[in-house]
Amino acid sequence: MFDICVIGLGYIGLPTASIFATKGKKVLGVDVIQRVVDTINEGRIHIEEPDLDILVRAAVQSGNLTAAIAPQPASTFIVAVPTPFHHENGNTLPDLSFVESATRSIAKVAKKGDLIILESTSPVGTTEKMKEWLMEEVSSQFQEDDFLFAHCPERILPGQMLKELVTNDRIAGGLTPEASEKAKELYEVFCSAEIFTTDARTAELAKLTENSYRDVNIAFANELSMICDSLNIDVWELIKLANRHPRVKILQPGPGVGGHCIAVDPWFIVSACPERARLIRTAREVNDSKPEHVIAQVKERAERFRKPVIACLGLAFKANVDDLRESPSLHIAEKLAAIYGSDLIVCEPHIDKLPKCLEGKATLEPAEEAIKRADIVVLLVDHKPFKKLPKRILDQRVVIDTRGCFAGGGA
Ligand code: SAJ
Repeated sequence: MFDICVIGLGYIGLPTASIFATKGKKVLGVDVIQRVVDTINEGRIHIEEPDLDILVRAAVQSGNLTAAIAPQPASTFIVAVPTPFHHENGNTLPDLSFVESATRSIAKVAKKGDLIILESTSPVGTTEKMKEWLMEEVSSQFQEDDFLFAHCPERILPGQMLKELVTNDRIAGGLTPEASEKAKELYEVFCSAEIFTTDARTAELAKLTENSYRDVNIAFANELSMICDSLNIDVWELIKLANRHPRVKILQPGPGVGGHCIAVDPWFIVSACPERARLIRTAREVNDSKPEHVIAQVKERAERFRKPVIACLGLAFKANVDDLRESPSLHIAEKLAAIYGSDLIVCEPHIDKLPKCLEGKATLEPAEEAIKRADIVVLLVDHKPFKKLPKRILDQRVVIDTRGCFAGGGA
């Protein structure tokens, strides 16, 4: 029997399963994709994250981590599957089908006393729903209180996951105090920070609140950048000056908000309380409108060229990662490619071939060469190598700097 069965071997499940295994727990990692299972059993990884390859290799070589396509008996189950949302008739609806099918798959091997933890970011009430789904499957053999349920959201930052997994404080929110305590004890195996116990619903809303807080604050910065564009004021200088106030700490504007978390989680609050969550909804709308604002700026500045050559610096969803999924920069590059055709050059130091959506529609080049050929340079991601570019190569170029990477750029 396994100590822990982790369901979903993505950005959260894989590091979590691996770190437990390196701490001596017998872990079964479960994923519905056979290729993922095979890759992990070979001690390799299917996702990018600094040093994750080393951790997974160590976990598999120790004999403590194996992967499989279906759950097997374990004392603890951790569910770390995607919780996307979709828009329907003006409403945003969370899709809990992966959590539901993971829960029903646990039912086949669950036994009295098992601890079942939801790590996936989820709308308030999802842990309670997990209990209902499980009981629907097993009510003929088990009682309601035979199992312990808790929500223990992750809060690790892509790019720094392995460090934050150990050093971030955590929340353990049980459906009962016993479940909270058991979950807390479990994470103490690798977490060196504080673990706070609460109820499941508070834990669910706490996770959503953290990402919504960030979204609202980024929206403030993005709104300011658009106001500054209208008033012809340098937003970077403005923010630097305002932040000298002891109680002001404005975040950085950008081309929009990307990734799988901050641009998604606020919708879970909005869909639960549409009448109340006015600020949270507006922030989402402001951030979602930013890519179109950047595209409009490029169009306006491109008018004076007959056949403008445009270089987009960066495609990733944020600086110093290679993750292009849900990236506003990629969205902007795609739209510009549709308008300006193959005269679009993209520069992304973390990839060696163009993503499918840009194949045949743009060229991938190193930044210095691209800038030399370009009339317009659009800085979309403040990757380290872009910050080191000699400023003089931008002379004679129209520069649209959405990240304030080059001094004096306008967002
Ligand atoms: N961004 C800005 N301006 C800023 C900060 C960020 O435009 O000042 C943009 C980024 O460029 C990116 C997006 O916001 O497009 C999100 O980036 P991020 O680094 O703020 O956050 P994520 O999505 O990589 O990770 C977030 C983190 N949550 C918080 O910081 C509250 C992380 O701790 C969570 O674990 C993660 O979401 C998650 O899994 O929920």
